[in-house]
Amino acid sequence: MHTVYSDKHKLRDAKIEIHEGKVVAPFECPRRAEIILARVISEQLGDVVEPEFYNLEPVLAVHDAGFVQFLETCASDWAAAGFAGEAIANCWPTRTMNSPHIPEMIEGKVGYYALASETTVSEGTWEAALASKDVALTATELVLDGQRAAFGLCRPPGHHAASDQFGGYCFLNNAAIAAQHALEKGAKKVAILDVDFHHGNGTQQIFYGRDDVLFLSIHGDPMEAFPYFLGHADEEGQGSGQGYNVNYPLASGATYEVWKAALEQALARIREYKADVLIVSLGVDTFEDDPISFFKLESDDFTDYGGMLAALDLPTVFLLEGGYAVEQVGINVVNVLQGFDRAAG
Ligand code: Q9C
Ligand code: ZN
Repeated sequence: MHTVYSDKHKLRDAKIEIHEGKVVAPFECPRRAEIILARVISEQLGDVVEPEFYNLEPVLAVHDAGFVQFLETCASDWAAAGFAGEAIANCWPTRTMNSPHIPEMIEGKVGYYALASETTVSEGTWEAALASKDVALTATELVLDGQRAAFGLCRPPGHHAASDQFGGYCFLNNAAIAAQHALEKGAKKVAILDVDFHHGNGTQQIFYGRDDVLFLSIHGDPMEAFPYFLGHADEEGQGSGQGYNVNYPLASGATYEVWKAALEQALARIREYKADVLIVSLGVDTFEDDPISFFKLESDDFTDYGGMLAALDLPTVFLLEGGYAVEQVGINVVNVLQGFDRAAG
């Protein structure tokens, strides 16, 4: 299958992350994409192509205009305020402070639009996020134009980004932008299967009230894992979206056997839905050696489930999300794609 890749991911190169009370080098780093690209090439997965350029229209179809404007100028507004470090949230509209007013001061704005504090908004982040959505849209377009599957090597990732919030290393929700684009291009039903270790809270929130996008996520139980405040099994959608949001939270230590049982249920639900297109939010932080996650998948397991995804027999767009065991991230991502390609024939 083709891989869509842009060098512009390198512009997302934050210097800090807050992790376990320490300032650390970000887990979500440019080297991740370099290693995945190198593996795509060495394994001869298929052609590597540049993304087409898309404007903000597909972004604004799922994200709030004020949020988009905020992201665009956040880093420069922060610098203009005289702050020397990277833009970071220090305070939020919490459960006891829910005034609708949006602060004018950049420090307040960052808090308003942030859902977590580990992720800074550094110079170049916005340009990289724009290129990442171009990668996602171009991969989607390849599949809508008749390719069996395509891989969008998206960086930064997207699934934690909600309609008006960034965090969890995500700024624009690439999978949501891609799904909405597929609908606008004529698909009637899109399934988004999120296999990243973390719950795809942003994607869930964006489509929660809708039945034209089925969202399914297999992830670390939010009682124990980020993003903590969404991703429970009793979140099933609302209004006409009731029944079109499906969460499979799994406890710490889940082996491939446990994880695969959840995947089988998810695949059965996708078959029943009769989607026109499948979008896979492909995070490989389910890997046993991932530094911030607690599932136990081994490298061969990724090949195995890639084959199971192919058996759905749907046009399939893979979009990169997480995966932080940097030395093995290329092997694990490409294993999924090769498992898919081999089974798809
Ligand atoms: N102590 C993605 O995989 N912080 N985002 C986790 C761990 C945020 C992960 C805290 C993790 C975000 C796309
Ligand atoms: Zn993740």
